[in-house]
Amino acid sequence: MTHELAAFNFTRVLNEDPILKTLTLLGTLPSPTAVNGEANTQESAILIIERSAFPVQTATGHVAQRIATLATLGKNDIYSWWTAILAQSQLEPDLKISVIHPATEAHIVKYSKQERKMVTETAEIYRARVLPWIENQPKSRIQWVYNILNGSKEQDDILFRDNDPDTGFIVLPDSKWDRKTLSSLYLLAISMRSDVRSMRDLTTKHLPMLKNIREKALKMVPEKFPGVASDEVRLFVHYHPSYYHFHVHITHVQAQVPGSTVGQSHLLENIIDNIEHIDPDYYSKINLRFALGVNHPVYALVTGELSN
Ligand code: M7G
Repeated sequence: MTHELAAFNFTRVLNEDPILKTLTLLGTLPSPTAVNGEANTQESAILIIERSAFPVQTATGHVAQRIATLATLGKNDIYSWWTAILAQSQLEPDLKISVIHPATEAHIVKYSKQERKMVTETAEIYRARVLPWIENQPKSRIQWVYNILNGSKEQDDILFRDNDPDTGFIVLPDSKWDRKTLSSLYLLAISMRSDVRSMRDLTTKHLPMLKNIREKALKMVPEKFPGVASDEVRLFVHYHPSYYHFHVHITHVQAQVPGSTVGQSHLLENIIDNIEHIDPDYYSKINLRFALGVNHPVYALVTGELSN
């Protein structure tokens, strides 16, 4: 059977995670612009391949009814363990695949297995080195965000929209979510305003936006997803994010958040509290400690000597 990924040319494995059941491959795919007659230009592509979550009840019954072949690994008293092969199903997808094509060097670094280390980003290092690096990020890195905000992509998936230019935001499913498993619910709230690159920029003037997101997201999720109560919803912000346009992650409290490293997630509730009750400039003043892949550009910026 031919499909878009049949043309994928494998180069190497970037990462694999037996716990998250994820395999990340680097390879190439033909450029979509070179299809009509031109030389077949190959571009880097990353495939993030994940085993699907088990549906509690499958379309054809219980998942045990899909077991086609069973092989025993061991038995002892009342205990036994097995490997099994599921019968093919046209109804239950076995995999969820995310594709980045064309993938940039920054994507390849992000998805490659690498050592992680704890680092401290002082307010001084942030201003002297990290902020200039953030300001130099090509706008094309957040083109996908603009596509959502300007109404050109993912519009059928939008779950909530508040168009206020100061406090408004759009909520839609995060591309990580399989869009059906409620215990791994993963949505994204993207702010209308573009002046907040990251949590470091947040001050008192953003409190109305932050509170608006908190109130409306907590109300919207149980309405759109009955079975998820508002006290099962976790709202958080990544520092560092991968994309420097303000957005809030909205997940089920039980959801495993792949790729989220120690110290990277900051609860929206705590952010509001710190700005409101501790210091309006809390986030531009504090030292932030977090784990970071050693190949992330910020790692070198933060750990290098600061010359005056
Ligand atoms: P982040 O904190 O900037 O980076 O979050 P992270 O990837 O290190 O968490 C960005 C979030 O946006 C992630 O949860 C991504 O899965 C999600 N995301 C990224 N892209 C490119 C898209 C997209 O094109 N559409 C949607 N719906 N979500 C995306």
